[in-house]
Amino acid sequence: MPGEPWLILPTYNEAENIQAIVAAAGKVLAQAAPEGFRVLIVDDGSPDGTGRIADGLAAEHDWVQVLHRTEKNGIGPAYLAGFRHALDREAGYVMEMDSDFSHDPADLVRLLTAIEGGADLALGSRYVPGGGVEDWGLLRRFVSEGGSTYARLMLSLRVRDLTGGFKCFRREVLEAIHFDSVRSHGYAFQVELTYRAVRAGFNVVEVPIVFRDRQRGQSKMSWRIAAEAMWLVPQLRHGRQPPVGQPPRAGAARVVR
Ligand SMILES: Nc1nc2c(ncn2[C@@H]2O[C@H](COP(=O)(O)OP(=O)(O)OP(=O)(O)O)[C@@H](O)[C@H]2O)c(=O)[nH]1
Ligand SMILES: [Mg+2]
Repeated sequence: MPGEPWLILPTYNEAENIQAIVAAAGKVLAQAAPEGFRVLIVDDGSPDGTGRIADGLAAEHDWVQVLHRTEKNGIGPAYLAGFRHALDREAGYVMEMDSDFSHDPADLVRLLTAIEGGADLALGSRYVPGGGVEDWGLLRRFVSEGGSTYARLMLSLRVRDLTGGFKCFRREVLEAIHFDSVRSHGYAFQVELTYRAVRAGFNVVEVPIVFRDRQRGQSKMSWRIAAEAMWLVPQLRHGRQPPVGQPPRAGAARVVR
């Protein structure tokens, strides 16, 4: 592998989950990338002490690092800070995963396999055959699936799950995106990054995953985050231009099992 894989774990009040998610991810990555990997926790000053627990994990394991940010500013800026940190340290691949066990750490292997199979960006996808959602009520399901459909139609993409946050980027994909011009904070952030990758001509592949509702801790999903996505998605299309890479191949996307 050219460069180590880095897993970025954004946290805000995940004291009940952080220890277990780091242990589970570490176990999976030690097998998948025996030559080395890193886990970077990006904590936005969680009042529940997640940052302190994260520091303890970093002291315990040389593959864990922590980025402390003072302000809770949404998942988008937290991820961008994590990406910058990982790219500056020669990451070959950068992965995103929620820290609440909604994403199964075992699926990291399948994302990495998709990259090894030629994907530039592998997306954990709930809305392709074999993927799905457990424990969600009708409203939550409607908001999420409706949001993905809305973004897909607005942006003329073929990607089925645009709002998911379980991803693996080849470093070149992140290098092609000008972080300073990324404006989204919540779900729109996931849409924006995938849209830019497709527009820059990268090979985006969907890998089916089953998403579980968080078992511990509180959701940070809010109507404000959903509204931001409704409002920002059309602007991604009509407003700013995506970064210049190879000629755009609008809508390119593939599903792997
Ligand atoms: N650093 C940082 N992490 C955040 C922020 N908001 C959410 N997160 C983390 O991002 C991940 C996804 O957030 P969730 O709270 O699960 O939000 P969600 O997935 O939209 O909602 P639920 O699944 O219903 O809980 C979790 O690991 C959160 O702790 C933030 O502002 N800053
Ligand atoms: Mg969650």
